Amino acid sequence: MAKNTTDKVRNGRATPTSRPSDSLTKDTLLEMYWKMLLSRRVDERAWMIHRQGKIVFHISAIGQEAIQVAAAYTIHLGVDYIVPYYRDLALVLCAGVTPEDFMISLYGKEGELSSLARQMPSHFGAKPFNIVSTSAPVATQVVHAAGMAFAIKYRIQNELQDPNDRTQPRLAVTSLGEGSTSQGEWHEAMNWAGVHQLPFICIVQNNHYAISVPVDKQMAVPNVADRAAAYGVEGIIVDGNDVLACYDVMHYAVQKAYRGDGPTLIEAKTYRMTPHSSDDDDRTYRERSEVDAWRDKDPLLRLANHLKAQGLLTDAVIEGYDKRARKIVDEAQRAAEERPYPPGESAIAPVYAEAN
Ligand SMILES: Cc1ncc(C[n+]2csc(CCOP(=O)(O)OP(=O)(O)O)c2C)c(N)n1
Ligand SMILES: [Mg+2]
Repeated sequence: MAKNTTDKVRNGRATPTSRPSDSLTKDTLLEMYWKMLLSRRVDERAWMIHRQGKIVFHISAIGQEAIQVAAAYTIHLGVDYIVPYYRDLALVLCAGVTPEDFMISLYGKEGELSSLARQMPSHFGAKPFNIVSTSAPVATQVVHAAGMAFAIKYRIQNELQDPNDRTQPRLAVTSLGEGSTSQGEWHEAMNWAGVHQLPFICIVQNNHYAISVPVDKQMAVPNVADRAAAYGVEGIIVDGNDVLACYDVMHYAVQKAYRGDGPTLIEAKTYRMTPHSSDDDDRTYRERSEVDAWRDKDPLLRLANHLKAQGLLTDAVIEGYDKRARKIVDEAQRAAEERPYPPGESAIAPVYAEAN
């Protein structure tokens, strides 16, 4: 991408002729909309069954789907390393995790995909899709991603991997919240990625809160992306509720990583539409008017309006998608409910390796 085009993308003002998202076909755009919608409906159901007392915990991706779907549509899914965080439901659904897998996690049932139900739900991991398991301490995944990106660069430099071999991982993409960038691990990983100019993309989903702590109590600079330069990493800010703008910056960062041109930090400015988790009551620390103001910027609504204006989507099609999503979610929930719990004696089975 030419420098001036990059600058335009960075400022969120890419001209129509220069945007990678302009090349997206109608089918792909509708598929992206569908993925965002499906994630939203799965997520809403999780809140509902929590309130019904059927599950004990949920942490939500609602409002943050745009950057996640954009990431999924720009990397090589199933091959590149995805090192997600707990709000990346839309991303992992695109990568191959199914609504049924997610429901099984929520219910903690046998065969749970990420950790055989040892971790909390939403601590995603799925070996078949190169989704790397996350730990509960925030930001630790960023160090893992930088390590994987280092391994890719090492293999390429030592001719153990052809840089154009599309069957091998060519980048590591990770995400976290803006509050988690206060953790030491984030700084260490960013430094490592910068020093070695790694094929590494760090997506910061800046949803303005870390539980009850607003972003201006978290850091003294207005943007997480401003910190990237200190590590020799390019920092880009994007409207995290505009899936096409997110696609443009992700496309830029991914192609740059594939060329061996180094790491990128993408700060997607968005908003946490729900309480932090099902254990939180956000009425104690933020005004309803603030939450309501963000409803108009809902990324799902915005994409629907855009596609309708382009003549690519109609209310009837949306209704059809909704029906389809409801059926999928109903079936996923039923399947999870019918499944047994893991047997008690299996509790430590996958924890310790067999003695040789
Ligand atoms: C090291 C560590 N400290 C504290 C916590 C508890 N905790 C879990 S999520 C969270 C807030 C993170 O906020 P942010 O990074 O902005 O992500 P968001 O939840 O807003 O997406 C905290 C403090 C933790 N899991 N790990
Ligand atoms: Mg946050």
